[in-house]
Amino acid sequence: MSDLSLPASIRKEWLDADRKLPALRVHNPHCSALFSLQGAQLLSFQPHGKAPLLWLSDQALYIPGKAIRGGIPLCFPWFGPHPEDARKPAHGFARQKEWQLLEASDTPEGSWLVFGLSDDAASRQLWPHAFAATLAFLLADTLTVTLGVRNTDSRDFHFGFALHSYFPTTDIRQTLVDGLEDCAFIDQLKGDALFPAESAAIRFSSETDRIYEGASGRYRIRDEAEQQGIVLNAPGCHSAIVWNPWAEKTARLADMSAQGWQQMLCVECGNTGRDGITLRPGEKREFSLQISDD
Ligand code: TA6
Repeated sequence: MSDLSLPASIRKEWLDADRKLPALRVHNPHCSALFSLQGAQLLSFQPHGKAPLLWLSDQALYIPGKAIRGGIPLCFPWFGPHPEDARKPAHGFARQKEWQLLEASDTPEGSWLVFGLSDDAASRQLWPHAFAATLAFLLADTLTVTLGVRNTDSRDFHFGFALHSYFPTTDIRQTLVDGLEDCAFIDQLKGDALFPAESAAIRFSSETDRIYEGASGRYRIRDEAEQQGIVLNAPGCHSAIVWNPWAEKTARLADMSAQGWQQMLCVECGNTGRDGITLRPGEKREFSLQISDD
């Protein structure tokens, strides 16, 4: 971990007994949070006096190089299986690599942290492009995360990404997602077939794994059992992936408890497939997501 001096709201920790996975614990007047430097992955976020806004598996595995099941892992520079080479890591390599803490400060709104990741020999083996990525977080009464990607190469490159956010819910069978009623979707469980818009909130009664493209970026997760909700606002993200593994797939996941699927769902904001991004040399784009309770 860099030797950047940390503000009062942030202290260093470790996620594992072997001290191979450095972490940052944040506690400020607005909220508490925990980061893994691997993946610059926010693992937990809870505004004071309110329910947590992110879900983290109680069976999460903290193994260097393995994505941690929960919070907001970043899928970059591709989403899902690699389009040409299944041997390459699903969801890209960004969530498996240790990012550097570039900035950390306390502001009147909350704690501000910026992490950075650039290409190296290993990444260029997987994706032959020079890039500089940042993940910036403002931890206040709400959470704002901003992905920045700059093309530092000498030729264009194309990438996809998703902020693969895990959210808590009381009971997935009493949970709805608003905001995608008018959007067609690819069902990853049915041979990536394209299905028409359903003109209704998304409900869950079995394993669900859908990619919505051309989406608005404004969604609301409704926990009807607790009459509470989580609002997502990601105007520059035109893809949304909605996932719940349900019981059978969960049983095959070593980092989830057998019943864990009942209290979680993923609504992932990004730009994948037809919404993918091409950057010219020197060009930089930023994509923000705000998460708040409603
Ligand atoms: O979020 C959708 C998805 O692509 C699912 O198909 C499932 O694989 C999930 O991501 C989790 O992937 P991971 O590699 O983190 O286990």
